[in-house]
Parts: sequence; C-alpha cells; structure tokens
Amino acid sequence: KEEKRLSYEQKLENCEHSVGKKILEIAIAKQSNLIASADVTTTKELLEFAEQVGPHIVALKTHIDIISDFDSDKTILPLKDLATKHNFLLMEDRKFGDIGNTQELQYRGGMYKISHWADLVTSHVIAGYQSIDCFMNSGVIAILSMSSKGALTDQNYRAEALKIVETHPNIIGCVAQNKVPANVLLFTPGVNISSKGDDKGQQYNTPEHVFKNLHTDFVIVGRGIYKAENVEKSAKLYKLESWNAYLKSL
Ligand code: BMP
Repeated sequence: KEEKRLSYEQKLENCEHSVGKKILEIAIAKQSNLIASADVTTTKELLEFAEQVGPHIVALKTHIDIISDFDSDKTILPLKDLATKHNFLLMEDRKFGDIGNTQELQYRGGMYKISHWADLVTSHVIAGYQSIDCFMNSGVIAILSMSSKGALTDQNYRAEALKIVETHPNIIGCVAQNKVPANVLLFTPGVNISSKGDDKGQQYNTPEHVFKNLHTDFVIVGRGIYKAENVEKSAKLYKLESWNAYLKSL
C-alpha cells in the first residue's frame, strides 16, 4: 500500500527546526505552498516583484548574485521589510557546493552576507555531512536531485544525500524531483502550468503532477510567474492550483 502523505499540521508536529516550523505555519496561515523564484536582475524589479507576489507566497527565492546593482541597504533592507509586511521567508538559492570552510566564508562574508538575512539557503551536500555545519543562522534545503535534463543526481547519489538530509540538524528539507520519506519536507522546482520546458534543459511538471505523484510540500515557480503579463494574477493562480493539488493529495 502506498505511504500516505502528511499534512502541514502533521509535519509541523514532527518538525524540530525553527525555520522549518515557520514555513509550515505560514503555509497553514496563508493557505499557500507557493515559493516564487525572483530571477530578476535589478533591485527595482526584485522589490516590485516581492510587493506583488508577497501576499500569495510562503517564501521568495532569490539568486542574489544576479542582481546587478546589489546594495545591502537598498536591496536587502526593503526586501526584509516586505517579507515582514507580507509574512514570507527569504530563501537564497546559493546552492553551496564546497568544503565547509569555504562555504562558511561565502555564507557569512563577501558582499552579500547571506547569513544576515536569508531564512533559508539551498546547498548541495556533495562535500559531506560536516560541510553543512556552518549554516547556523538559516534553515538548509539540500539539493537531492535537479530538474534539468541529464542531471547527474542518480539513485545512488540521492540515497547517500538523503542520509545527510535525514540526520543533519541544520537541514529542514530537500529540493528533488522524486518522492522522499514522508517526514522530509520536499521542495520542487521545475513547475509550470503552460510550458513543458525551455531550450536550456529545464523540464516542467504541473502542480497537480508533483503533489499527486511526488507528495511535494512546496512548489517553486519562476518564469511561470515573473514572466507573466499579470504577475499578481499569475501568483494567485499558481497559489490556488497548488493548494488545491495539495488538498487533493491528502
Ligand atoms: P523557472 O520556473 O523559471 O524554470 O525557474 C526555476 C528556478 O528554480 C530557478 O531559479 C532555478 O535556479 C531553480 N531550480 C531549478 O529550476 N531546478 C532545480 O533542480 C533546482 C533549482 O533551484
């Protein structure tokens, strides 16, 4: 018999990490399991986007190093204010992938000072269990597998990575395109309602597919929202479709 998926309420009971709890509480309060990916390249676009999608999301995912005019006062301070105003978390999709010492420098220092503002960070676990110890101020979402065609994250890699996901106290969940044990929070990118993929290897599934077949907890949507003619309307649509798909999968 198929393993039943757990509800956000059940996951909240089992969750020990404060940021893991927070994202689940926001999901329940806002009836949303949507993370919008803000893959825009200026501070102005980033803040406008956050203002428009803020009411509908649990987290805003950034690639902070693609912002051409990054400035911690002008970019991060207003972004944090918007996160407070609309009750969403900030998730920096840095995909760390180095030894612990280097990751610590990248996480705490440089111009982005990610540790000062990111509630969540993504990281590969390719450098082993201890490489994740440095992420003390954020919840870590580990990359288990990737959405692009030909990704090298095969079954053996995923099984080894999952052991780290299930035992490291800094890790709150993982990014994957496959089912994971019910106690692990699953974040799934590569979600789009109207497209099957792009010409750079990205592959898309629908919200319906990922909630039904993968028991995903949170969908991550980029171009489906930020490239839409009406950004707010599209965020609302993805929020509704994904929430309904979650309810159906219970
Ligand atoms: P889009 O929906 O426009 O394809 O964007 C997907 C976003 O999710 C991008 O920011 C990308 O970096 C990220 N992502 C992904 O697409 N696949 C993965 O396996 C992991 C990701 O973080």
